[in-house]
Amino acid sequence: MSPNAFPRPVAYLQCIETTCRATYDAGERIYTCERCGGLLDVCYEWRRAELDNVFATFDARRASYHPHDVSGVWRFRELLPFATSPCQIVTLGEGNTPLWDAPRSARYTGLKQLTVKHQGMNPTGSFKDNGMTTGVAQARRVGAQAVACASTGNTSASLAAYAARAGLHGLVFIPGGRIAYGKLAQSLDYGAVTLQIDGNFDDAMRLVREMARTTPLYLLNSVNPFRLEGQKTIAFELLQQRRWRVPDRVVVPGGNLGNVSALGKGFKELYDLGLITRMPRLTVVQAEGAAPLAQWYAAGRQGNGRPVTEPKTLATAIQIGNPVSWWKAVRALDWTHGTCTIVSDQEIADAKAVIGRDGIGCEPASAATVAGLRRLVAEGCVHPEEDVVAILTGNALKDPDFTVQYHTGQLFTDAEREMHLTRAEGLITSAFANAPRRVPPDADVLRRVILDLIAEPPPLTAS
Ligand code: AN7
Repeated sequence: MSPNAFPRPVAYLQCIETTCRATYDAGERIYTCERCGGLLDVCYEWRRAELDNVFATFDARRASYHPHDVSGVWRFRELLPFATSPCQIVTLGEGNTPLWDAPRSARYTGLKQLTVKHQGMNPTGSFKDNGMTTGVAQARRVGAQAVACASTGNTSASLAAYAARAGLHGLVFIPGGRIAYGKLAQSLDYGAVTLQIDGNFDDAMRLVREMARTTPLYLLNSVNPFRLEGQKTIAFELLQQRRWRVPDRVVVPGGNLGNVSALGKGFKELYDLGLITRMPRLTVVQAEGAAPLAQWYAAGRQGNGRPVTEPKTLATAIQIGNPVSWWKAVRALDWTHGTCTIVSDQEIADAKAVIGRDGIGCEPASAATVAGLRRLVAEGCVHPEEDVVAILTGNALKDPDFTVQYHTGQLFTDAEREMHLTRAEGLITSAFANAPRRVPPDADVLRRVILDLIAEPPPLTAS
């Protein structure tokens, strides 16, 4: 096989519901099971013998300049063999995100050591790019002219960029006034038609799904299983960066629950193919005001779980009350003996500042990972010596308002409240505040300030 040839085992779609298991052609333009409404997986009839040395193939590609090898998604194409032709691929060199040691954050959580994989270093600043490149490949395969999503911000930024690169119409449905400014700016700049819905994310989601049924729009939310095929490569890349050593635990924030579902599928496929011998425990962290999955677990998984009707968190990326990938997430946690937990906005805000002090930084939703780990270590659910990877899902530049408000002591749990209640109410405590200092334009004063400052020892690597 030539190095850039695309392998083609049989790919098909299958309903995840054990009582249904209906299958469909991988070229069909459907998002959920036509028979029972269940979620769909992209499945493959693997030719196992051809995968014997696949890790070596992936490693060798790191020396290549071919765009499909440079991509941190398509580099792993033997494990996502659904694309019918390489010319359908639109890549911005997504993936290739760094794995960093985070000593201050480790100390803060109570872990001996902590590694973060920063998906915010993707081309549009979030993990969504991993899934958008595969989603857009499938959009081209089915002949779509226009692609759409509902979004809390990052999916819309990613869709807007990839649609522009692919020459497709991009339409994004966003909850009005509830997405971070950096994300809105991206969607506008990449030329997507941006529809602000007067409602929350779950309303926007419901509407875009209806539009995808009744108009030619091709849906690129993570209910589309081809999105998750790209996101599962986050698992592959993090293993590759660790020389294929499996960590004890991988932690992600949970919103629509697509990411944990994708990671679960990625690790499970490697395990079932015998390419790895154990799986990391997946751990989902949800924000207190938008934690339907974690609440359902805490209540002993009674019934089918209830959506949160008015989800509320300052981590707007995960302000989602009715997660679409619920049953895939439950499956992923079952496969990996995983767990989920809840953190408050206060805990998210402090954890974010600590990640910043590691010289890493991230957007609020991503900091839920470190906040969650801190809780789980304190509760004795995570051992301090565990080998843990936290997935930081979005870039620090996505939500500068949150960051500046935190560091200047002006971050409120509810932005609207600020106007009509006393100032102390709903105020986040900024334990790690680093406000700008006002100084006069006077060299003598400055000199004194500077000399005082550097008389102190520099901050330790992990204090
Ligand atoms: C930074 O963009 O749902 O559990 O519409 O942007 O896979 O949904 C974003 C989600 C975590 C949650 N961190 O991931 C959207 C959207 C960041 C995010 C999540 C999101 P999922």
